[in-house]
Amino acid sequence: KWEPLRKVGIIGVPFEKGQKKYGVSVAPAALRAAGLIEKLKEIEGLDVKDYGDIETPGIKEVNVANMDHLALVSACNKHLSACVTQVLKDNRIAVTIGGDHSIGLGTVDGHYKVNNDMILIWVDAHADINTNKTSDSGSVHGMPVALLVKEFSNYWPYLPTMDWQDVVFSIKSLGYIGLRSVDNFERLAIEKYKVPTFAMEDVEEHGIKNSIQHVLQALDPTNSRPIHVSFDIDALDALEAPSTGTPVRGGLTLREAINLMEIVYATGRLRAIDLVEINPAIGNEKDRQQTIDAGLCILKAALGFSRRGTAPRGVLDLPIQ
Ligand code: 4U7
Ligand code: MN
Ligand code: MN
Ligand code: MN
Repeated sequence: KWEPLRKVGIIGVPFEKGQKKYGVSVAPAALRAAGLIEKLKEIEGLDVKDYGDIETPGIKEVNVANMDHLALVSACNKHLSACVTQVLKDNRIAVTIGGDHSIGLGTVDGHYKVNNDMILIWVDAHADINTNKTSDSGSVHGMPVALLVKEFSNYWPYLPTMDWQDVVFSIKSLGYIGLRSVDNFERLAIEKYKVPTFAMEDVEEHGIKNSIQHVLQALDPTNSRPIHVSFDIDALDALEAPSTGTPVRGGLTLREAINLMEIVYATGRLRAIDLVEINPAIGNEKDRQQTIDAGLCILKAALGFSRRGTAPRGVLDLPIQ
């Protein structure tokens, strides 16, 4: 009964205060300059609307231990959440271009408000489920999952500026693909809450196709729930996506990532996708192009581009001279 939704809305989020390096904030502009909108419009039958970029106004910072720029992260995500909700209410798939991964907070919050039965597939080298007590870095891009799930409410202090966020999403609706750099307490959380996880060694054993199918099956045995994919470009091997702030060797190939996305597309239930952590300021021109191009390939696969090609619609023969 599910058919892929053929309308999408693009939101750019030039935000980088969830981590320490300069450059993730220019990714939306770099992807646009590389033809993001035009390339998506070329996909057969896809209606693309550009909602533009989100502005985050300057704001007074608050002090929370080991949590950098919380007030800015909060302000950005509050606005982003409302935008994602709007795109979904316009009956479009919400495609959010980051920005660092702290923006997963806003995209999932905004999606959950429309589809409270959604499941979340976090494709990443990292689990991003640190609290300010367990994080080594104090960077919020390593914490969005922990902020999102209601099971973690006792692990957080009161967080000023975050009152807008109703924490209702359940960790039972979360699955991971691609992990290979997981901190000790993150591993404990994954085990304690039995989060369906296909880390790289599991992808190795089962292949990407079975890995994503197992995660989908574990979260939604009746194939009836809307899907949100939060894709961190560092899920890809550092050789395939070098321009990112926290690269890790030994990751997914672009072929695996494309295949994963094609499988998600084919469910017909994809309703939101985030593409985050591309940093065009890291590496040389070739690194930059390769990383941006990988991102475009991943989005295209998620939105119905076929590697087999598409014959012209309603035409039965080649043009006659
Ligand atoms: B990303 C890290 F300590 N776990 O919390 C942390 F290893 O959005 C990395 O996945 C977080 O890129 C990476 O800082 C966040 C670190
Ligand atoms: Mn991440
Ligand atoms: Mn990551
Ligand atoms: Mn990163």
